[in-house]
Amino acid sequence: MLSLVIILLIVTIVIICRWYLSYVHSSLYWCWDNGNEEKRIFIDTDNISFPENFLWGTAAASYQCEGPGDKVPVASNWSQWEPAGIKHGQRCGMAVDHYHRYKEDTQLMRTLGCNAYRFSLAWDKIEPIEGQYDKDILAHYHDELKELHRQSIIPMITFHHFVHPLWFEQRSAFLNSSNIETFVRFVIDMFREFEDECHMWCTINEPEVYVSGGYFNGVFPPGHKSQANEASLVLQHLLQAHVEIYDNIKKIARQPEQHSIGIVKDIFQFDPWNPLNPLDIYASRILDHGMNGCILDFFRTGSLKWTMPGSIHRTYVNLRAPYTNDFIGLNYYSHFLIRFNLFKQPPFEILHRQDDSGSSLMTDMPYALYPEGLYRACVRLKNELPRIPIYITENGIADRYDDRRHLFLRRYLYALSRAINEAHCDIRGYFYWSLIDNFEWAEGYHMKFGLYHVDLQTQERTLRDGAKYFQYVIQKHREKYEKKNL
Ligand code: GCO
Repeated sequence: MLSLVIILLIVTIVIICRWYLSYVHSSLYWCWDNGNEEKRIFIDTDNISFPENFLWGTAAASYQCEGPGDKVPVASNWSQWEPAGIKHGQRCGMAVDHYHRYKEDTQLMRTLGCNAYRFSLAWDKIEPIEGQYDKDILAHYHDELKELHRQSIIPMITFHHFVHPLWFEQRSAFLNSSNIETFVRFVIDMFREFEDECHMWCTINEPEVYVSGGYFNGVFPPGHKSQANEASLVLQHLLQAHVEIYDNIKKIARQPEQHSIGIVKDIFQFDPWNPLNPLDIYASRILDHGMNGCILDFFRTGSLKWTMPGSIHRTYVNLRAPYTNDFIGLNYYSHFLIRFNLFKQPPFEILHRQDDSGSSLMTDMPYALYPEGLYRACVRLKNELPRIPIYITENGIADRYDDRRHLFLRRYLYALSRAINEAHCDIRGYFYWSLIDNFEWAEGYHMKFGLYHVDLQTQERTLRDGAKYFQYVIQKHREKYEKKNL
């Protein structure tokens, strides 16, 4: 009798533990309309709504779309990294010549109905020799800003989007603490230059992606691999630079309250491959903390704690940090599934799996189509950094055949609307990545993120069919508020 009771007790404990683990650690999956009949809850992706003054835009980075303009190409950390570091030995080259075609491209934004544009200043072109700003390039950005205003597009400028001048890289860029002031000096000068024409500023794009690409998996310059010490130091310096930029701009701005400044954080969730396996849970937690949690903690508490088990623990405290974001820029694409594997170094694998509500939907990158993750990321920001407004500063799909873009937009915009209306996240705008196909870093030109396809020979732009849903949503949004305000 006693043994029966013990067995029953053990079985009950195991069931409770499994239920608990899968409840706490499994990814969120909604049942889309292609889901399993029995558990289907019909999701009406037409049922979406966004706040009246919502910004609808596209995002880009100078290096990925501008091309060299009228000058001899300048040297940067990325130009030096090419072509060896790029798939199929490609070079960025002319890109999509946005430098010359910005008027036409601004018109394309208007065609979509957009009222905002996020882009970055090319530090490499602006300051090709340390201390000497190129007046022609500055004049070019004044012209571009003027054109954006003329076409009623609100600009949002990013100061650092992965690229900087070669001389800065040769001095070890953000690895060397004494370079922080060089970058901050550049940013302050740029703010002074453009403060009358722009009021929304992103300090640094995805610090953790810059760090992991450059110092961990080696796919971005300087191409170092598994350098936990360097990676954590670069991350610390980038965050330190962000805080200094924020405080300096607020000090020198003629009308500080008019300017919104924020960091751009990418959130890729790291979910356990098997939510019942404690080792998968452990590995996914470590990764999530190193890429996401530690940065959010820094902006909540002022303390950065970066840990790599068995190797390094870095702590950096800056009590100003919690006061240095007027908004958070959220870049969201997908999630990764992590499986512990002792035979790998480091001991885990990053995997993808079809979602459990339908057929496998992968983007070309290859990331899984995972709109639930956008919802989760927004809720996480709301919970961990309460009261800080959010802009979706990037979200998009690499879809060469344009056969998933429509579905992607439908589902991700639905998830966004649900985050706003159901979870009450304060989301002020959405920037699709990207207006036109462009140079996708280590992946080169094979990834087609554009709402517009570009023919790289003729530079002709064509709106993709899948992109028309974006245009439709913006148009419906406008009509709704126009009617209401009649
Ligand atoms: C990033 C960058 C962009 C990318 C885009 C698509 O997230 O890596 O901010 O420059 O091109 O996200 O991968």
